[in-house]
Amino acid sequence: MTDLAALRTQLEEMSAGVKDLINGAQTPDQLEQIRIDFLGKKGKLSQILGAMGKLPPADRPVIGALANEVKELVQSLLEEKKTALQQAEIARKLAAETIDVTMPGVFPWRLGRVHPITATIDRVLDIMVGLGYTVAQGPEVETDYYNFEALNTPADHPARDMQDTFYLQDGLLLRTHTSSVQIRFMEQNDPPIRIVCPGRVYRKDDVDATHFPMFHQVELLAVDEGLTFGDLKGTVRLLVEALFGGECEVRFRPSFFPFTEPSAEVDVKWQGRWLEIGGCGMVDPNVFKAVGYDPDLYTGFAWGLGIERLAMVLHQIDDIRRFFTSDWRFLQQFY
Ligand code: 2NL
Repeated sequence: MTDLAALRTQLEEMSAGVKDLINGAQTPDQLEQIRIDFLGKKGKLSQILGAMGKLPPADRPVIGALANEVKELVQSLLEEKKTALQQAEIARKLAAETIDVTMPGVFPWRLGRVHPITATIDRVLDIMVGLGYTVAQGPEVETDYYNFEALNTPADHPARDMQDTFYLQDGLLLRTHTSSVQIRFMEQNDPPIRIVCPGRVYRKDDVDATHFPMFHQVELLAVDEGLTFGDLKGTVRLLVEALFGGECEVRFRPSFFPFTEPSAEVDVKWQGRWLEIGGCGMVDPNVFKAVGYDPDLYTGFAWGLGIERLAMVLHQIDDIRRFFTSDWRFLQQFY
């Protein structure tokens, strides 16, 4: 026989029991199971409500109201716990997925190296910047004017031959030296100037151990009133001794370039041998005329260093092609 008191007791016990169950739930799945057990169609609450039909009609609303209270309580407890579980899950993920950017990488890592050509250029630039020179750069695709015409190189000069220069469309070419950068700089700046111009240059050479159709140059240019060949020699000696370390024998051999007069090749005696490391000279007055400098007022000197050649001498490298084949075993030996 069902009576009011018995149903009330059942509801109160159920309500007490479900609180502990919800509190103890560890996952959203467990919570859902609790919801089905208590509030589902065949759940405990439905069973109690089913038994309500056997009560006297006057008692039914009492139990109905109580059952509703229990139902709402269970629903809100489930909701609360669900939110708590979700937040705990987010916190757990955040803790587990934290990336410690200060952690060391997996050993053995392979460190990149500075390419020996870049490193050699940087050494020359550092020394010259220390002497007060400014680094200037310019385009590798040039016009005939900046590469030849302004550099006192007449149209019938062998350097202009199709055999020697990479000509492009529309009268453009790949620069054969970085002197073109110096012409551009002089057009834009008044003396005194002291600049150092590093970069790639291109010549149509057949590839062998000492020739490559692309290589690197660093050129120096100083223009001022009263500069002499003595200033050029002093600057060359300073750079050479900084590069090779300690006192060096330096030799100037007469030579010819269209853009300098007089011109010389620079040789350095190193480990008992004379090594040629670039050409130099006093800037030809015609070059000054081309950029609008007064050749009666200004003199200047220039020096063009071949970087591959210099790096080969400094590191005893036997073949220029080694610089450009990206062989890790070769590259890892430097810097
Ligand atoms: C070499 C020879 C040289 C220059 C470059 C130069 C630039 C201007 C005016 C005059 Cl704007 N001269 N540059 C002068 C002499 C030689 O390079 O054997 N380079 C690897």
